[in-house]
Amino acid sequence: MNQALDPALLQAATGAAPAMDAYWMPFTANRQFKKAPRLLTRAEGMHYWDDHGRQVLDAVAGLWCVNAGHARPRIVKAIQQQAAEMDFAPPFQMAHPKAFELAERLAAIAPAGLNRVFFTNSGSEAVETALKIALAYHRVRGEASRTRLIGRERGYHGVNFGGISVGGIVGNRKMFGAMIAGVDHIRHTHDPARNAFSVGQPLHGADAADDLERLVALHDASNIAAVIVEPVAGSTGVLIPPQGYLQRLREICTRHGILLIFDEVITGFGRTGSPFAAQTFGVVPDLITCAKGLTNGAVPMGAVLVRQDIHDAFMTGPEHLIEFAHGYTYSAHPLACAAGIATLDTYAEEGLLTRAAGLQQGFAQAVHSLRGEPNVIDVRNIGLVAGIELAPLPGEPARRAFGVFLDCLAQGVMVRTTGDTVALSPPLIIEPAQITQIVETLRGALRRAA
Ligand code: PXG
Ligand code: PLP
Repeated sequence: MNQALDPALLQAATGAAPAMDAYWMPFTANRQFKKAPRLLTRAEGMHYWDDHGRQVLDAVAGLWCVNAGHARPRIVKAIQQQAAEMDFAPPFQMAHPKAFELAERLAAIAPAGLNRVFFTNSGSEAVETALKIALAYHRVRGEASRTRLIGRERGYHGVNFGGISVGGIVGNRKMFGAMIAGVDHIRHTHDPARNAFSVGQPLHGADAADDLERLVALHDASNIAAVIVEPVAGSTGVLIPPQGYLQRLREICTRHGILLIFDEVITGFGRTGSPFAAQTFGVVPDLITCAKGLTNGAVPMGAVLVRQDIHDAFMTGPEHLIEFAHGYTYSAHPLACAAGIATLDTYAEEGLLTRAAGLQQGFAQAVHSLRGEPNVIDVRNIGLVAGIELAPLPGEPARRAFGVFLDCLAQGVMVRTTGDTVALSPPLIIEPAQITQIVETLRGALRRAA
């Protein structure tokens, strides 16, 4: 082909928008997007810049992942150096030093006892891995009848088959026919009639945990492997656990020998004011899934943090045999490990894993000042995460919130919406004036939308 006529080259030369047909965008209204694209081209600290050079304040840490803010020099340098030094090392029957270093560093900030780490490339893969560890753990201990997995209504555990099976978001499930067999769901904790506008953990609803007893009575505990919940449900609209709820779930699991998995893909790495939400709420699960903030979003990576004795239960047969037939080509990828170590260094140097604890009172005050604005039916918050729920437009769920998102973006603030809830989860480096900017921009958009 005559290079001068190659459309891609032509676009590059003229600076026109790229051709958009080939890219099938994830979780996006593709046709609507491509008619009016929203392109980001640069990021630093608390901000993005779009393809017109406009600065946009990032109120959602990218997608709940850039907890230390964008383009942090230490992380950038670590990735650049690693790419030049060693691009890839096979993770099966071979390893590289940074994989061990990152695992040790994670164990050091995890709740006591969760000191074994399995690496994946995403939160979805961390979930699949945790479910498989739970099933295999019972089997290696001679309790092979424990095969049932229990999730929760409104739960989000990524998009792979295990995750959508234990997940509880109908839109993510209904298109795909068979889920994995032997899954049940306990009820969600969302109770706006009693808990609307709660500051921090709502008062009512610890008894929702008792729903697990119903499933134990139905199946018998000897058939149940694990329960997976998000300590704070993020994707489904920021649902904060009622006071005493996670404690009660922990008690019931312990009583029946059921493993408790906390999916901390969003809550991990400082979002709630501690390294993990398990520490914020004082409840220690048996396994934790995490991703996102693990590398500050800079290189894809997920991990499962595992109680030592669960790991040790696998370390029994002949030493030359593989103990757990599971792993990904890119488990503990060198670039991800380098980014992860530099990320934990950045968090430690700047106290970011606990910074939300100090900011949360001011943040709570700011977001709750939106109570009384048009169509605001609930405000929920913990640490540096908040959900502002709007009354849906009649017959058009999610549309009002999406309009607010577009308006905020036009005013230079990127929020996120899920259903009719506006979610805020800014980088943990945020300054109080920027909290004000986010909330006042949102206030303006809510008033214009009325
Ligand atoms: N578990 C939880 C609790 C999550 O929040 C995943 C698993 C999956 O992680 P990966 O890395 O496979 O995407 C997540 C991801 C939203 C939104 O609605 C949230 C997530 C992903 C996409 C959109 O804000 N969380
Ligand atoms: N599909 C095929 C044909 C493969 O060979 C592999 C890995 O070798 C996979 C899928 C899984 O890929 P990954 O290890 O990146 O998850």
